[in-house]
Amino acid sequence: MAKKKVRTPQEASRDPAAVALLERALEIGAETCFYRADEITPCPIGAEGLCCRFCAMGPCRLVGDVDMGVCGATIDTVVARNFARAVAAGSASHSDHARDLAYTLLAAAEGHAPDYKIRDPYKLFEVARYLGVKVGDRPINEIARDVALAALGEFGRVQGELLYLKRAPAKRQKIWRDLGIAPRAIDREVVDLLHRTHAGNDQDAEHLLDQAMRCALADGWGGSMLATDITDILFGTPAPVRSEANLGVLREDMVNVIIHGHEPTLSEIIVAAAQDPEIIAYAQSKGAKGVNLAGICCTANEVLMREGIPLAGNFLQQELAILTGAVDAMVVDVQCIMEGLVPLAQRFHTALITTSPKVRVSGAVHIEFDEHRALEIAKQILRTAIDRFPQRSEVFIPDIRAQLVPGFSHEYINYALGGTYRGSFRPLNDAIIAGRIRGVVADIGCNNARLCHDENHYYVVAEFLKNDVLVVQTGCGAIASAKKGYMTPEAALEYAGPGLREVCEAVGMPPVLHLGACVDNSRILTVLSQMVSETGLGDDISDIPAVGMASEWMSEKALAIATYCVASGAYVIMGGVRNPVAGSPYVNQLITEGWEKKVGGRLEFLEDPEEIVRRSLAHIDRKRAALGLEEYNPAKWGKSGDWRIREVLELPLEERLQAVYGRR
Ligand code: SF4
Ligand code: MSK
Repeated sequence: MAKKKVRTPQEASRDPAAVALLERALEIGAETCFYRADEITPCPIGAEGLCCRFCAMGPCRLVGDVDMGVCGATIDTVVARNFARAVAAGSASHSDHARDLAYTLLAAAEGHAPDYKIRDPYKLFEVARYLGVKVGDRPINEIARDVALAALGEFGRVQGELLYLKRAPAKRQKIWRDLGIAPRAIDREVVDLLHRTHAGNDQDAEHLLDQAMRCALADGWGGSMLATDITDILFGTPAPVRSEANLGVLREDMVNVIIHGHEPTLSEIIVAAAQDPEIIAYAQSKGAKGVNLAGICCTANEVLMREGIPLAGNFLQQELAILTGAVDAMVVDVQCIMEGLVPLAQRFHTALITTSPKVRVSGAVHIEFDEHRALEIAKQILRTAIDRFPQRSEVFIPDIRAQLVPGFSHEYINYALGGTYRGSFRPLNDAIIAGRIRGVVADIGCNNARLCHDENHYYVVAEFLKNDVLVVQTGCGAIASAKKGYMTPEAALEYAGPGLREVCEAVGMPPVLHLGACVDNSRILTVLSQMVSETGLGDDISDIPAVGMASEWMSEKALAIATYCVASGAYVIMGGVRNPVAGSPYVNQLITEGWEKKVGGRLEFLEDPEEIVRRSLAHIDRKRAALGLEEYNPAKWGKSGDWRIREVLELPLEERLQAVYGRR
């Protein structure tokens, strides 16, 4: 049999640090997900949603002449069911993460988790208001306990609908209620969708997809939003910090510990433990200068946003980090952890440490996390890492890293634009209305080993910046931009179009804003809702000239996010890989035109990044026209501020005098 074509490192990634490590993998004969993606041909039937394995009469593959499963399920039903199941899994993941945080808040408030405290009482009061918890002059811990209990109540709410729905614009809430998709309780919507997709239940594609929207909304305006809020309460609401990104943040002279996954509860305590004199002394006793922490995936984003802990890389760099030979421990919690880490960790000296009661990986060391003994466990983990340091052999750390300024919570954006006493989104709305900012794009989500790593993220972000589109990011997309150098205020001078550049110069913000982890896409919903309430950009999220996308998506969570954004009124594009509902033109039509008619947002799957950019800009311009805004005209902007100074400074002396004084 002919050998499959394996991509060269340069074809597999656009990130030079990743390329260097892929070259090393080739040299030493180590396997990574990049190689496996080339070796394993994706199943074309499953890729289009046409394989059903929901009962033991199947699996039924609906291809060729077969247009019905053994039970009579049609192609439309099977495709819609597969999509809906993925949305249920994605919603469950985010929301269960929120539940664990709520339990940590409860334990902290009741005094059972002494290593945690309420770092942002103002956020606590705000969340209390949304959840109907009395503030008054009650002690903080009492309020925190009631907030935790109210949050936990949202998972199994017996009657009514999720309390956070009232944070959406009034018109949006009415759309949900009129359609019967306002979520009732978080767990209920996930269970309802799993129930419906069991063999022999809901067999109407449109009806299934309506529940997929309801379930996803329970994630976006429920689980994810609670996760963001409780994380802010416990660990602080993010504000800008300086940090660095890429594998070059690893240190040859220190014990390197990578924190990977999604939950900040343990990693925040590891950050504190790494600074403990006792731990530093222990590291020094083994010949290291101390402990260097760096993150991968969304745990990385959580501790970056609040503590400035550097980013080692995104999803596709987890194996590559181990290939440096410099990672003494990789500490994982939940989600996006590749099992392929085990053979690599065993080949080097790395301790792969699982910590969640929900996640064990055969071959990894398990040190179970318990928030009641958080600091003690964090120190045990760090000692395990330190013990591996003397076992290092050859180390190869590419000297590649970029500066970034992350930390853009919606609260900080509000403050940055308006100031302490008049914080508001008015300047952002005004910039869009005037046309300095053409629109807003959220490029979020993962990497996918079937694509060239980071290529789509780099391309779409560069194009949007050139076109005066403000970019906001979370997840692994944000990490890509951080590595590329798009997340410093100075990047506006380099990459932004003239209008966007003026706004960034005035506010001192990067042209690409890092909003946090995957659950923090809820911040994007909050920003959009606040833009609506600020007036001038319509009366619903669907009126705003904005587009959401995951240009290298891979996770079921990304489908849940996409679905709640669409159900909230956004146009969403999933990029790179094949359309998972392509097997049913009817289902595809339901999530595009069908959802546009119902909820004002639409979901498209596009493989070509140029097409993603074209359609996004066309959508933004259509929305601008519908609002009666002036046509986008970059020629009006850009002859001001730092840009002009830089231009003038580059002129020969004579011309400089002419420019400054108007004479020679
Ligand atoms: Fe086949 Fe129907 Fe069973 Fe699915 S539920 S595997 S289509 S028989
Ligand atoms: S970690 S879900 S690969 S963004 Fe949130 Fe990155 Fe996607 Fe995992």
